[in-house]
Formats: sequence, structure tokens, C-alpha cells
Amino acid sequence: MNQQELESALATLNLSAIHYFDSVGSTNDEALDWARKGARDLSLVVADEQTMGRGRLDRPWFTPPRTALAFSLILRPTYAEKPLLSRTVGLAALAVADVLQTLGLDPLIKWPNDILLNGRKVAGILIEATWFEDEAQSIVIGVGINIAKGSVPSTDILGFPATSLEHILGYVPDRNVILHAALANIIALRPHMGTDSFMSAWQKKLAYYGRQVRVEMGGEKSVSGKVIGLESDGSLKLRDDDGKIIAVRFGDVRLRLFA
Ligand code: BT5
Repeated sequence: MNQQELESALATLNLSAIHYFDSVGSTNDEALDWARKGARDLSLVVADEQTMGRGRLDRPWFTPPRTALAFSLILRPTYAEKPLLSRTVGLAALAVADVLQTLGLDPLIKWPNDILLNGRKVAGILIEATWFEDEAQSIVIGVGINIAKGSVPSTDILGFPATSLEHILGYVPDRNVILHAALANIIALRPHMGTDSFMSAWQKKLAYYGRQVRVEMGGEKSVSGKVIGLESDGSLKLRDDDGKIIAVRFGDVRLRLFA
């Protein structure tokens, strides 16, 4: 991977600009910084390796050199997009899931931000924003995808089983091709974020649909219920044991296992 190769691989997408790093702390940090300095809509940060890659709640995201995809796409939301920003994680998740589907795989979205293959995490998404007062000025879509086997961290540091495309496909797919497809899907799907068909496509790919789960929201806080879909803002909709509908905005979903 290098700047020139990326520029030619992504040329047809008409991105505003690309910043490539052999190694960087976090592509999301670079993108947030760049956004604050005025990066335009569809500016892209890509790194071969991240040394301080982040998940949600400052959890680590591992991106060893030459094995993975780590990128952050900057969007400048239009006036019409601003009410839809809580759906951005769905936009990214669907875009990545569609790429995996074209490889003949059967991805599911573990709400809110994980992509699973065979019940294992193959990709993670981190959506962040820059703000002016209470208005988002830019949205950063951070995506990490495990491509080669070497990208998968050892099991003892993982809270959830992980896998790579190589594990599942039996070969290492071309990172530039996957990156191009994921970005093309984000760009193509973006104008449809406000539609019902977007929400139903997202809902259809939800892992654990109809299953009993517990959503851990940090500390001791958690809620349990059956996954029955998504709210229009992208919250997870559960029905608890008393039949009450609960909308969950944030958390980690775990299957509830009954003895
Ligand atoms: C995520 O957070 O899954 C979001 C990951 C986003 C990474 C991208 S890479 C480009 C951009 N730049 C960044 O700095 N970040 C974004 P979360 O759901 O909180 O999951 C984090 C958890 O995933 C960690 O606590 C680990 O247990 C696990 N994990 C870390 N690296 C992993 C990997 N390569 N594959 C699978 N699981 C991993």
C-alpha cells in the first residue's frame, strides 16, 4: 500500500483528497484533526498500520502492518442529512456488509457497529464527529476490517471472538479492491439514508434478530429482551419479559444464554 497506488485504485470515486500513512496512531484521530482544519466532504485517511487504533469507549482496535484495512472517511453533512446522522453507523455497516456479500459471504451486523462472519467479528466501525456548538460539522466514519489472518488479535485480549477474511475465504483478498467497494457503497447508499428501505435493509442484516439478548451499557447497567428491530434513529428495539418495548441507544449486545 502507498499513496500513489491508493490514488489510482480509488480514482473513479472522485474523493476530495487522500492522506495515506504507513503507520499512524489512529486514522480517526487524523481525520478529526483534518476535519477541524477544513477537510472537504469525502476526504479519506488510510493507514497500513495503526499503533493507537480505537474502538468505542477508548477500547483498543488492533491494526498490525500489511494485514488489515483501516480507514476514516470524512463527511460534511448537508442540511438534509443532519437529522439522519444517527443512522451513519448503519450506512457504514451496510456498506461493509454488502462488500462481504459480493465475496459470497453471509455477514450480519451485531448492533451497533460490528460486522460478523460465522458469529465472529471481522470488522468494526467507529463513528465520530466534530462539533460547532451543538451542531455536527463533520462526521468521521472509521472502519477496520481484518483481511489477512495476522490481523486477528490473540484471543486473550478479546471480549468477543474474531476472524479475518482470509480465515473464511481461504485466500487474502486485495485490500484496495475491498476499500474501493466499501467506499463506493457508502457513497451510493448515502442519498438513501432517510428512506424506509434503508432501515429495512439494515434491520434485515441484524444479528440476533428475534433472539433474547442483554445489552450492557457500562458499569452495572444493562437491559434484557428480545431483539425486534430498529427505531428510526437507529436505536435497537427490544421487547422485555413484561412485553414492554425498550429502545437502546448505546451498548454491547450479548446473547442471553439460558441454563
Ligand atoms: C469497534 O469498537 O469495533 C470499532 C473499531 C473501529 C476501528 C477503526 S480502524 C479505522 C478507525 N481508526 C480508529 O482508531 N478506529 C477506527 P468496539 O465495538 O468498542 O470494539 C472494540 C473491541 O474489539 C476491543 O475491546 C477488542 O476486544 C476487540 N478488537 C480489537 N481489535 C480487533 C480486531 N482487529 N478484530 C476483532 N476484534 C478486535
